Amino acid sequence: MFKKILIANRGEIAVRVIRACREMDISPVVVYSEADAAALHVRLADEAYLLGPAPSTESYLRIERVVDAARLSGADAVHPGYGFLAENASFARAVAEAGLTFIGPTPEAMELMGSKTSARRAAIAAGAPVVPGTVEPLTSNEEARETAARFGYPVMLKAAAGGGGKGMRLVTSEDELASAFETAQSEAGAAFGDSSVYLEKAVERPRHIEIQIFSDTQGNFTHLGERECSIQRRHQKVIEECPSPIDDAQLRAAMGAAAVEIARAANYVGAGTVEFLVSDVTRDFYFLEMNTRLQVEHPVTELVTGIDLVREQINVAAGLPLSFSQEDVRWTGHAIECRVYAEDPEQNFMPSPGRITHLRVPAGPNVRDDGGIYAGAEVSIYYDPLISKLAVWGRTRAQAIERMRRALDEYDVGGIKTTLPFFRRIMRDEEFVAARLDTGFIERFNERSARVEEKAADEHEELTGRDMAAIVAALAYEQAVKDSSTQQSTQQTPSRWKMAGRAALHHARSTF
Ligand code: MV4
Repeated sequence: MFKKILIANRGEIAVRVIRACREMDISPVVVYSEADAAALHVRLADEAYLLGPAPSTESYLRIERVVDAARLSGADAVHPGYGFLAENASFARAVAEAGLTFIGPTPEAMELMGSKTSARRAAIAAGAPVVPGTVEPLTSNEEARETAARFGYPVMLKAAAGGGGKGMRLVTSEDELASAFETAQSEAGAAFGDSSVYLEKAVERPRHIEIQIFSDTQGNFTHLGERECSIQRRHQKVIEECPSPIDDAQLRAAMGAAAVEIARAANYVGAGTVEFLVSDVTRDFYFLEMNTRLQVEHPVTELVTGIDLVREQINVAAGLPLSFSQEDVRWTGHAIECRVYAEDPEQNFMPSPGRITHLRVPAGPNVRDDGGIYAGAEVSIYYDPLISKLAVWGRTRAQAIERMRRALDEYDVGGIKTTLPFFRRIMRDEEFVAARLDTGFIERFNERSARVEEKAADEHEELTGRDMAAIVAALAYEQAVKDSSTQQSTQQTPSRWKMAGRAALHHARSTF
């Protein structure tokens, strides 16, 4: 087993990998930028190496510097986390050339899945259903027009080198096609240095459901079930669940088998995620893309299967077999994760950097907080503003929702704005509770919220029940103090403040 692992990342995922290292008696080494000198991952590691200035292009994305740090530290292996260099085949190669083990799939598997067109060819070869469309880039306007007509509108134009929605265009009719094709190409060129664009038939109101796969160097291929990731904002996941509220064992087995066959066709080793679009109406599923990394939302799978995905990644990279077989995988209960961002939900989710002046993290039964911050830490403008992932487990989805409401109410972050209030509202939203989830959820939720706010403004209800309770309590207390100065009271327990507060709260509850 490895003695020392260099973690080529920052924030909560670096902390997550440090925790796995500690449990496995492996020494964690980290890298950091000038902006991260006092970051939590630096404080928790055994050693830390400075990469360079704050911008990630001058620090966390510098392959040679990260590899130099790994070599200098005497690490045996490198864990890339997610983002940054995690899906960069050149980085995986540079790590191997330095004589270290890359904790992840081969560079060849990364390249195969990095191109959406070659990924689609691999999925077809594996016998998996893919969204109808092309497996080669479109070369001309005429070809785009003929192909779109053949598959039928609406269609999606997508960057072959893309993924995650970048450079994607929905085209509903032929008169939009030519200009959409041009924009998609130039966007793809600017974003990925490759202007290739291909075409898919658009799946309407899809759900985004992904399968966690895991394989080892002995040729064992497994899947750990699905995650429901339909709640997204601008192609960023916001809430994830395991299992999907669809919770259909047959669908899980079929999607799991398809995902495993795709992994097998790619000679895949380690943790990976196969994304599918699922039609809400027919429950047909279609391969979308494969992510060759540990994902942000892996905790919900861990909570429901009991399998430690980071420990398995490290074991597999060290050449050990998976600690479980497919038959061992059991899905118990329901997990939900909220991504807590340093963003202001009242200012269109603008980043809210700054110093965290106060922090109280929820705990208690079946609550897990994967954080990358502490009270006194600074949230930088330079990186993704994810400050923590709050995940809960419950025996049923309804219980998980109750627990998430409780955990969110315990959560208190001072000094910066966070998305916590947004989640408190979603967990009480009728459509969320009823699990009417598709990729249009957030948009509809925001429309519902705007309507509710308008109504509240109309009724001049700007104070919350709690504000009102506090005000009424204070007034009642004042009155009680006045009373006690005129009437000599002998009875002091319970305190007048408590009594006044209770009465006021009762009043507030029955009024609001
Ligand atoms: C689609 C689609 C409908 N039809 N492809 C968005 C992110 C990227 N991974 C793929 N995406 C989509 N691809 C076809 N053929 C709809 C989306 C999509 C979406 C998917 C998952 C979650 C949220 C989404 C929001 C808008 C569009």
